[in-house]
Amino acid sequence: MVINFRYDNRIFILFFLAIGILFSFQVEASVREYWIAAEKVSWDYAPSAQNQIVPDEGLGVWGGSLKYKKYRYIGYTDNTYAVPVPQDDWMGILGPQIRGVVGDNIVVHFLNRTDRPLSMHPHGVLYSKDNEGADGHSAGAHVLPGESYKYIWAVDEASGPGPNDPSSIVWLYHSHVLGEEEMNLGLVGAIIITRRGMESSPSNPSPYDVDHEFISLFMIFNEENGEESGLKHAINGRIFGNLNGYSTKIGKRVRWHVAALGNEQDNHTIHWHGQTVLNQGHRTDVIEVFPASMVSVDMIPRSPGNWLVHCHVNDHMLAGMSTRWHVLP
Ligand SMILES: [Cu+2]
Repeated sequence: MVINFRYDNRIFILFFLAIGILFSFQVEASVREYWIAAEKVSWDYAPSAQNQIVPDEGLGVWGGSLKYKKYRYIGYTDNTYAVPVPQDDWMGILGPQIRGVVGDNIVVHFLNRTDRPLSMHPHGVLYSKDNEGADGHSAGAHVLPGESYKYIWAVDEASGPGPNDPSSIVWLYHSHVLGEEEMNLGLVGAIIITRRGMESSPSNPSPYDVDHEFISLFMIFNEENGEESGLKHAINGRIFGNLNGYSTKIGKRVRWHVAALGNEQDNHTIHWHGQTVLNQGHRTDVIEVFPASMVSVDMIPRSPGNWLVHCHVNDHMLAGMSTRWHVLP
């Protein structure tokens, strides 16, 4: 048998090219899998029981009662729902971060460990009616107590950053059986989508052009049927500087994913002391958010200090909608 080495070499090169292309497609399109349970917890809006911003002023009427029964989304490492995924302090009451890169699929195994029907409704990502987690009678729209549901969400081009967006953007997710009630219960979290090609590695969907990504949800929780003492003007579920852990360093590339939820009072103007941010090419140090607004802005801290970040609406400032972010030298 006569062997044509040149021909065989070409075949081999083509074969390995094909394998390489197939492999690269596999790497790009990952399935990001999450195990998330809804649970009843005791939540403390101010674990220090102190006004950490202006200690002498105390907690005012909002300090009368600080602990309430809340519902939260808790992330777990696998389908045993036994080992919680650790969360940074600054995440507060938020559910686990759900992350993906454009081209991925997100699979959420949701387990309802509470006493009422709940769901997970995502903003932004692509879903079928069965995976909407809202508005209907499919299993995904109201997961009964003790039951679970597998949501499949596609991260298509239209889920990802637009032409004027930074390399990652934020979407909210929340329960949506009786939506307004369940957000107020604490059932809310964030989805962060990274532009394709900007992910840190195949296993780490965070963008490589950012050092720290923070999420801040500005929301007034209503604990006492509208009584002022029960209106907790919270950042990620904490008031009066009790949200800890927003910590970075001079020169780091920091992205803030800011969102709001609530009612007509939840019009918040987020102001950072000590630093400006870039919002789609516009320089500012105040960002406006309305209920269910989601904005991602960038900064490179240039001044060390323990700076305030707070809502600039006077009533909200007085009610404790502020905390500190730390810039180390
Ligand atoms: Cu406000």
